[in-house]
Amino acid sequence: ARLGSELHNAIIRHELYLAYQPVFDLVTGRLACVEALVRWNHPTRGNVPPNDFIPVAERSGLIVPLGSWVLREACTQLAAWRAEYGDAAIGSINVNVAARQLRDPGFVDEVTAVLADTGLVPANLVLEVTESSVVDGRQVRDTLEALHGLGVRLALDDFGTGQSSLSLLRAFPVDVLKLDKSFVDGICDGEDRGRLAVAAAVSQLAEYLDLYAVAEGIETAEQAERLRRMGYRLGQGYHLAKPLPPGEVAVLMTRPA
Ligand code: G
Ligand code: G
Ligand code: MN
Ligand code: NA
Repeated sequence: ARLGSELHNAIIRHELYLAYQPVFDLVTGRLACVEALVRWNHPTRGNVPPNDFIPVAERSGLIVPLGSWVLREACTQLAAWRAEYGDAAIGSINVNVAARQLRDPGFVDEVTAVLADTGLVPANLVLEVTESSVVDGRQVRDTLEALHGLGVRLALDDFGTGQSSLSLLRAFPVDVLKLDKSFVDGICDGEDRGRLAVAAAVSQLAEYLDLYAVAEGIETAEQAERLRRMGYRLGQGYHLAKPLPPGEVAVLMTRPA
């Protein structure tokens, strides 16, 4: 309860900020996009990990204003990078969206307004949702269809860990599959054919359905190489880059000649 009321103040007092984890093209090595990850610099507790405060925010409903702040801040940052380094320097930004936000009847209008205010086009925005949050009835489904209709792209985060992955792909307008880190952890383990099989199957699924596949949580060069050979064009993880402040992401962007 304490953390909840402090989080309410955190939004007002500007204690939140975003880190940006680069996603790279595993073939060319170029920066493809970034995922925005919220951080809380608490005045006395120091940095509170998102795994501690996001669940609190979800239970209290504070995730709605918090998520609104994240969306606007992330889009503002992407627009600033593109203005400074050119549109080719970075194509899109990934923003995590909680179930509660998708249920908010104003969400589509909010996304539309943020895109208009920041001058981005819908294709610059990728919303990361989990399998469990999309299976939530007619209203959420209509919201996802409306966002997709605008041209905003949808990514299924933690893919492979949910309940109904395959039927979901036919029922919802999905554009990107993010293979969960747990499968990446298993691919170089000779003993663990199960996780290797899931990683390979997700890559194939993406290819046949014409979706992007992103491998998450890559921690070694060996994993990156195996995933690339498995057909993963895009990868994310500490081996490639940690979540970074905006200035360090800018260093990764090549200035057009
Ligand atoms: O950033 P990692 O650094 O520790 O994030 C931990 C968890 O918090 C992940 O599951 C991640 O998806 C989630 N998370 C990080 N930033 C956001 C955010 O802005 N909104 C939501 N809903 N979840 C987030
Ligand atoms: O649930 P989601 O996929 O949004 O969570 C992203 C989380 O994964 C963030 O907490 C981010 O800091 C973390 N993360 C990103 N790359 C790695 C990695 O290579 N290893 C580990 N352990 N965590 C990672
Ligand atoms: Mn994510
Ligand atoms: Na994930």
